Amino acid sequence: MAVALLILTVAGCAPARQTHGVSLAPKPEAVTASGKPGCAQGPLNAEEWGGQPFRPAPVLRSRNGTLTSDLVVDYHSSEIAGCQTHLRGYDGALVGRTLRVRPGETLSITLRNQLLPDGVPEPDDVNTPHNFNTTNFHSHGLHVSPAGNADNVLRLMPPQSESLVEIHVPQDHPTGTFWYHSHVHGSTALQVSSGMAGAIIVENPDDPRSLDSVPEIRAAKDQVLLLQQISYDANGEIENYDQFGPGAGRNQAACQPSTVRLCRCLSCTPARCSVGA
Ligand SMILES: [Cu+2]
Repeated sequence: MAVALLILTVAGCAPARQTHGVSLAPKPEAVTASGKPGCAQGPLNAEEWGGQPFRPAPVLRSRNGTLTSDLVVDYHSSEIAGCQTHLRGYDGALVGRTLRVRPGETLSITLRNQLLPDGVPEPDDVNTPHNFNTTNFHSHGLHVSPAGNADNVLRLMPPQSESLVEIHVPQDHPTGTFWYHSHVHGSTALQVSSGMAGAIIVENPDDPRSLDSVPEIRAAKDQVLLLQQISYDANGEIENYDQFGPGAGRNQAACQPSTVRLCRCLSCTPARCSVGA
């Protein structure tokens, strides 16, 4: 039993710039040699930062066949092992909320991108990192439509915009553990490395083919364990692709040997995407 991710949310963003009457995202300050206290690269002291109780992400469930929710994208301030970070995220947290639906139901997500325009022009080479404040919504692993306003990774949800995402999960969709994340070309790694990911659980305890229908599993505590590798610089920020470092985020929990638990483990990092239960 252990958890080593300390999340302390505080309010506040740096003031926006003004250019020709348009608010732009504040320019990141240059990384200083010293940076913010606690943000320097180095080994974590597990004795100091470990041993904290497991804190699952908040859970959203469907009602009458639809899971309806807002999803706010903005900067937030969170503490990771003594470093006060300033990162893009979902709903002011380092981990997105867990979405639970059944086959045949629909995810109806209103994504509110509250980030400000970054004022950076589109690069000539589309593979040059860009679109840092533009986002979208991808349901990783679901067998669903990639078109229109469904699981469409080609959609762009620019700063200060509101977009409806409607993803219908087919009636014959297998149950299991999946995840969602931003997937805009040019900024996916930067945003996912900032923690823009969450779990999607497709469940159906009434389906005898599903693991959920096993009596012991049905009665077990269902624990979602989402592993992230949060990247940030010596100032607790990430504003370009040169700043990817080892990160300092960790989230661990162990099942008690004397109890039956369904542990859903998701590794949500740009480097590797895997799911196990
Ligand atoms: Cu993905």
